[in-house]
Amino acid sequence: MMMSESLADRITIPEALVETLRRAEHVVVLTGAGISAESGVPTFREAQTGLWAQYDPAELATEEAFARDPRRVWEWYAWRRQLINKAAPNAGHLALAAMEARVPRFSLITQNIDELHQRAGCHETIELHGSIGRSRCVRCDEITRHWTEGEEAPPRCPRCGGMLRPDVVWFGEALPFDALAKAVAATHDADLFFSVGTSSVVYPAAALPLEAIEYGATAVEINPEETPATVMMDFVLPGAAGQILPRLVAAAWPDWTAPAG
Ligand code: BJW
Ligand code: ZN
Repeated sequence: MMMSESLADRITIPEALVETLRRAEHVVVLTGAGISAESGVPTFREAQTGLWAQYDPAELATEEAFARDPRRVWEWYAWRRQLINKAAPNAGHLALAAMEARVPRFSLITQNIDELHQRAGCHETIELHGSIGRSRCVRCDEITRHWTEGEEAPPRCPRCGGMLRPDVVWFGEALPFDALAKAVAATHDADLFFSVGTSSVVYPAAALPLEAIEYGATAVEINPEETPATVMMDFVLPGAAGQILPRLVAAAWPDWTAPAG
């Protein structure tokens, strides 16, 4: 959901939060689909449009769906990949990259598969749910970034001829071990934890804010809508990430100017 500028402008950035950010030793940010909404990438739980309007993403993002109809699932990802390739990082992604450059330690944990944080200049992005830019062979596990979209969908593995699938994490699948271990370690070490643009319903990512709080972090949510995590937050900024994050970073480091747009 997008907010009108006037509405987000009315949200005050608390001075106590700005101070906490300036003093933080380790800032950890968990992001979800909402941070990319202002780049034109549809969120996961918002109604789909066009060809895909009749399908529920939660039913397409499963191993069962792929086993039943690999072509349909592959084509859904091909459609989303096209949208993502046309998209550019927005002011929210750029403000987080600026934050990374200004705090002693910074960890960016994302559930997104769109690589927009990396394109915005974040260096240490922990991808919990994989990336749409990579495919993986279901037979030999070979990862590839280069394949040809042709008549055959899904395309075949360049190494063994097995079927390719997107290198993402579907419901019922384990998250990549290293990524999850790094995310949990960073969360336990955080003194300031942001949850940005996520509905906080998909586990294990949804457990991270609670873990952060249990280990002593100050917790902040940036989301125009309430989520199951809202009640546990120290600060709630109910607005669009692309408007709130640049204001927060500019308040903490006035030498930084938010990108125009
Ligand atoms: C804005 C905005 C703006 C809009 N600014 N904000 C414990 C309890 C209950 C269930 C489970 C549990 N543990 C595990 C489960 C099962 C399951 C689960 O969580 N189910 C729940 C739905 C109940 N989890 C799993 O299956 C996970 N696997 C697992 O736990 O494995 C265990 C295992 C161990 C060992 C062996 C085997 C198994 C895997 C979860 C994988 C999730 N995958 C997906 C698809 C990825 C690929 C793809 O994109 O296609 O990940 S599902 C989908 O949801 C995607 C997202 O990353 C994820 C989260 O969604 P997100 O990012 O929060 O998006 P939305 O759309 O939901 O919300 C957007 C938000 O933005 C909204 O709040 C808006 O208001 C806001 N917004 N505009 C700021 N401008
Ligand atoms: Zn293969």
